[in-house]
Amino acid sequence: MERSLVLVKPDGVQRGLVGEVIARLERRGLLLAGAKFMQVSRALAEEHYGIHKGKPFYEGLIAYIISAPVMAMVWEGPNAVVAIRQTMGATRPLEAAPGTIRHDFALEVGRNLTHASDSPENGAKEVALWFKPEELVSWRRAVDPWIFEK
Ligand code: DAT
Ligand code: MG
Repeated sequence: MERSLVLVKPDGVQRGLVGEVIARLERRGLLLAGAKFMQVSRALAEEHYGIHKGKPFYEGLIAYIISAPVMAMVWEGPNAVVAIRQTMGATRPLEAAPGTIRHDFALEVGRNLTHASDSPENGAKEVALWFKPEELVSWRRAVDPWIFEK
């Protein structure tokens, strides 16, 4: 079972979209494994977005993610990374497919509401960066066999 970090970024929190994001992931069938509402430190932001250091939008991205609290979560499921990124939609909201979160609620790449891990390897890395092992819950739902084939 794959795991992905999911963030509802400061714009999503400010706009009251935490519940909307959670509802869509729940309805998709994904399983929540951890959640915390938190203010992101500059150090965590810089480590999380280290891959983008030096890009023109980097400073704005760091300022955005630390500007107000975020809802940080871990979601799991079969092919969770691809499934979650599909539910989020393309990075640029104007390129996101109708029915995705970024299409339905956003307009600009610098206010695109959510973060989700982009590979299973980065999912594992980001989960370890954002969550302590004891903050994660390993559990199964009675309905899982009706959602997960195996
Ligand atoms: P994603 O968040 O879809 O994984 P990414 O990892 O390429 O996208 O970039 C991280 C964030 O950085 C993205 O959510 C918004 C911002 N960003 C990316 N490209 C940008 C650009 N060209 N201009 C402004 N912000 C950008
Ligand atoms: Mg990314």
